[in-house]
Amino acid sequence: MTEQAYIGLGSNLGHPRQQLEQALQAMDQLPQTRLLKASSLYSSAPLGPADQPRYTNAVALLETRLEPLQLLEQLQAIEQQHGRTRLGERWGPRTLDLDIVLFGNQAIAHKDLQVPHYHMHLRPFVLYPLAEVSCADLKLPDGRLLVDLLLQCPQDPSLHRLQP
Ligand code: ROI
Repeated sequence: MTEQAYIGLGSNLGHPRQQLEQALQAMDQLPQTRLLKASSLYSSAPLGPADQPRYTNAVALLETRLEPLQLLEQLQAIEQQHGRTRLGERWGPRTLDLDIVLFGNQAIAHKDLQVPHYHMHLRPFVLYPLAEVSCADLKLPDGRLLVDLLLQCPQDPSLHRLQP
């Protein structure tokens, strides 16, 4: 079955913009998968420990015939190929982070994969680019509407769209 999956991209080490652009191309080349849309790139202050660089974030819309765990494995391979380094601590800086935010209308509770992404409703750097590449009436598997999440999520004055 073909599904539409929304992927959150983030980076704050190395050359974030370049890494995000390469990751978009790499996702378009995955087996049984193509990139349908990519949001603008956004810059945001780090959520979590503040002693790390600002993040560059985006959201991509993929069409895929892969199963969710297969897609996860492929995304982790892209993270590795792009030299993902993670400096120890939880919520620390990273060269490339690819998260499955939504996968069709599926709710997935697997030890390695939770979909919808469990913190998406608290993360303006996910919700705003997601709104750019989805329909105004996008609904989560539990019925919540993206527009309501946007209205309710904490404001982030640091978030801004980067020039193309
Ligand atoms: N903060 C921002 N602004 N963007 C991210 O992508 C991001 N990713 C993370 C943590 C460390 C939670 N903070 C982030 O994983």
